[in-house]
Amino acid sequence: MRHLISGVTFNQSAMIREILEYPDPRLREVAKPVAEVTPEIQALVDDMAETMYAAPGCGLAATQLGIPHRIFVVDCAAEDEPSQLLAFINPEFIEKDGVQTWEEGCLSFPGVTEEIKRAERVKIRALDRNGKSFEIEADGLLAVALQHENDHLDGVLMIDKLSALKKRMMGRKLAKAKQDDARE
Ligand code: K1U
Ligand code: ZN
Repeated sequence: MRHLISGVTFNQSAMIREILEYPDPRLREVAKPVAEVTPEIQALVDDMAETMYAAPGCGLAATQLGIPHRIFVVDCAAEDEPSQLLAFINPEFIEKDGVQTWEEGCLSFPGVTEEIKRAERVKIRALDRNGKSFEIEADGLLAVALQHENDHLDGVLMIDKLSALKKRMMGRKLAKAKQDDARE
């Protein structure tokens, strides 16, 4: 599959990698900043995009592949829109305001969704796949995805945002989703 990041055509030999599932301890690692955007980092970004599209999801953090680098990819375009793939290397939020609640999924918690409260609007700075600094402002689903992915880089998972009761319910939903999956 071919996608575009900042006008650069993706590597066609990108690989689909395995996505770690909760409670894998590697999901709790705090990722380290990328020192330099090398061809190896670009190949990892390409693999992450390929893995995200294959899942399918609208975001994926390197932590979910067991790679503790501060990198994530997102594409929140609707199915009938052209893809809007963005790669974020060493992302930092510069602004956050407002509150919104979204029914979130997570590729590391297959089969479950939960309502999570997050900032409504964000401004984020990062390096792109070419190592060039950029800033974007986002609201709605993209703002949620950016916050969800950045949490992965800090080892924070959506289950951490729930009350004790909802955590227990999520544990049961996960067990049931796993059972249903094994039966299929
Ligand atoms: O990080 C992840 O686990 C991926 C996750 C990120 C996310 C984006 C936006 C809101 C909440 C969480 C997802 O991609 S959940 C959405 C999803 O599974 C999906 C999206 C589009 C098509 C098919 C599935
Ligand atoms: Zn997730």
